[in-house]
Amino acid sequence: MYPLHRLKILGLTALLSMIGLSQAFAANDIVNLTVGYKTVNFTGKEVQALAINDQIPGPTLHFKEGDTVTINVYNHLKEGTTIHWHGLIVPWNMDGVEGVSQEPIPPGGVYHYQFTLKQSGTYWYHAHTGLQEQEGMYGAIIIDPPTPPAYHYDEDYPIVLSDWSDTPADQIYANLKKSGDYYTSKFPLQPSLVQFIKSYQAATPQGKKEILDAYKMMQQSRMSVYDISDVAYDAFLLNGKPNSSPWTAQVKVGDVVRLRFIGAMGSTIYHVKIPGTTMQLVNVDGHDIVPLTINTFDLTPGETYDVLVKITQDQPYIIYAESANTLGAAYGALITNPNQKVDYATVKPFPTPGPMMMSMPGMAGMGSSNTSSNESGSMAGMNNMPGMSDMANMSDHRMAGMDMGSTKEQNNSMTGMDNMSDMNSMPASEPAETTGTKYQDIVSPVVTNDPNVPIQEVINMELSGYMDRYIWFINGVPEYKAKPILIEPGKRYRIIFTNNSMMDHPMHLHGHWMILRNGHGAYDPLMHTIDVPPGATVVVDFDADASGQWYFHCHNAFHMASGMARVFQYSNFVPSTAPDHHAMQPISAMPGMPTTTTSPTTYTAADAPLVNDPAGHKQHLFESSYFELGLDPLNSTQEGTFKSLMGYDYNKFEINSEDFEMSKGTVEDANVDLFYWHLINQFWAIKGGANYTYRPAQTPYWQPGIGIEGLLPYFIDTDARIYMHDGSYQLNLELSRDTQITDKFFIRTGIQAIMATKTVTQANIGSGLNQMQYIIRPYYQLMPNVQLYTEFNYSYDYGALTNIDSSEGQSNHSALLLFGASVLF
Ligand SMILES: [Cu+2]
Repeated sequence: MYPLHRLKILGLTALLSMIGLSQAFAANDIVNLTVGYKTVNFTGKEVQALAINDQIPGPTLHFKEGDTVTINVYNHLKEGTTIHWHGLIVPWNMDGVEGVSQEPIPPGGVYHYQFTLKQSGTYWYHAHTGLQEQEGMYGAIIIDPPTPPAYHYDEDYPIVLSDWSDTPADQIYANLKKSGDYYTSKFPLQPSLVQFIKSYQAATPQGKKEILDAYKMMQQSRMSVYDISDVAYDAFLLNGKPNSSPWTAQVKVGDVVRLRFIGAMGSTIYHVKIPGTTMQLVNVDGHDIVPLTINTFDLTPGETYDVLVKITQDQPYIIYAESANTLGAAYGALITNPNQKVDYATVKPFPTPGPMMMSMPGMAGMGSSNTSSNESGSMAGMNNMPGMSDMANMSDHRMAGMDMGSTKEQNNSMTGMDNMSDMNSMPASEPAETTGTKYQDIVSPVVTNDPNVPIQEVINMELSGYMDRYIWFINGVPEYKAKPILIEPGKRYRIIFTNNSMMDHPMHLHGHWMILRNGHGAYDPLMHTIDVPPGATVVVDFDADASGQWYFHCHNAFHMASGMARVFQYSNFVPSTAPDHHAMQPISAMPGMPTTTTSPTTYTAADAPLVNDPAGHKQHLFESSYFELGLDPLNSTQEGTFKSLMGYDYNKFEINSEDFEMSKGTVEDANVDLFYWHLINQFWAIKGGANYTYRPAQTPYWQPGIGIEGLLPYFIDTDARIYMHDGSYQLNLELSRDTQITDKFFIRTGIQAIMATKTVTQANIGSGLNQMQYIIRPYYQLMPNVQLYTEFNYSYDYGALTNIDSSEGQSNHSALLLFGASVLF
């Protein structure tokens, strides 16, 4: 223990830091963090953010290995909060995950996080309640080792990278729940036909084949080849600074500077470079590695990369972190004198990525080679794709020195795809090594593990997503539908990740080190966050050497919230029945009153709700509504559709009033489905309920209806419904497809067929084929949720319906030219 006067000084430091006078703590023992609201202006607009000690990032916590730290987190928000110590091995109930490690700290409350530091390196902390992290709750942790590292440096700076939206994170999430493609139209890279044709024309013969394969794969898999990100951010931050006022630090010529890059992004993947110098990568996820000389690296959410940079010239060194979707970049600079002018415009952007491809089963021959050496990074070939490095011929723009451009075949056993259980016994044929990641050459300089310990259980994790309703899965199941994965203490587990989505998933395990099996045996690196790129197979082992329960998830905040997560629960972890178990709950509702907490390292019990029903993210109710209205001035006709889905991900209430039509002031067509809607898998939902038909019937009526809707390969939207009225079954089948021509211009083509088993004259139903309708709709994406369209639709009546038409003096065909707008809200 430190003598009392030391504690007082530390208290003062903490206080200064709380009022924003001190950037960095030098404290060892007691840290006070206050979570509160803060008005920020990153984009020219003042909005509310969440801050720790009124700072974004929060204060850097600087400790020494072996220290016992108490971190008092005071909650000045109007909602609950928690803070997680990312990468630190702490007792389970100090880990700060709401719903898994603890109940939220109530407004006005404090939680006393206490643990002993058994590690050193670069880490960070962030909120682990809802999506609070995205709104500014994160900061760096630096833990000094007991003995200095093997490498030398003169200066040391955390570089906290993050991303910012003026839209509150919960609203971003609600927008993604309306459509996973909500923000897609804002991205510079669009999988349009024109873009494909252009890149096809510019490509080498081999590149041409790959581009055709990519287009075909996209159509068959129903996934975009530019699905790099889900959210269009408004600002990209380096140490909390937008690029209108970049972060700088002054260094001297001759210095070696340690930059500790921390991936505090909600969901952005950054490509990082420092033009004019190379970097020595010395530490990944807190652990020293055998140093690698690199020109660039990719940082995904949750990771930390420490690099050394030698300052050899009297000039600014620009730190450039470009968002992988090319939407923007974060900047900073090391300057060698205080008045140095930094011209950020001199930095060349990274080469534009080509279309993403992955070697999916049944699409053999893709992705295993690349003959293009196109330095300009046009879409010819596969180089310069984020994370796909072992498939690509690395140009020196990318991870030079870290990836060898090997042509190893991807092992894509779709293990777990049809398996609702996450746990499998160990089959002999499982892949034993990681392929297709950016980590292939990362080696620990010291022994990290005994590779001969037998693997007792294998957990297959197939990562995928359903963009339409924005649900992210592990083994086809979101967190809230899965049971905790039971972990037997003392066993060694293997996790085999496969990624069948088009996005990267940085997978983060709390409370344990993952041994990345990248072929170096006892020197395989230890990591807390491992990016699994599309098409990769990642093999990690971990030893069940903790207790309690732990969160495991994709560190993309929106993937995590929408299901790509699990709870790992030790099998000997049971609800406490002891009458005094509340003594182990270190929540106190009295701000400023630190309580003494027993050392929690041996906790095996907790409040029953936390143990019986742990959940990092519960499912929420969402609403997605769509309205369109088109006018045909020549025929004095208005036609529109209203469709709304309300409820939880799998079970919703659907209101669907499709193609209601008014002509010359008279309602010609109006009916509404009031359906229960149930998602059955990644692409399909079934539905059923009641339909109220007002027109064209002579007398309005109710009828029962059932249906199925979803997406066929080649992005064919499908909606089939069967209704029953007066002994006649009617089938209504609609197929449509949207083709993206340019960045914002699309063409929808559609066909609709109506048939019935029996004529019901008063209801305008004829036996046999009633009607065919053909639609062509060019439209322009004005805003993420607004489209302007013109639609030509032509319908033709057949058979018995034509008799009804003529008896009513109506024509048996109609043609409309509509001008309209649609909005998703
Ligand atoms: Cu993810």
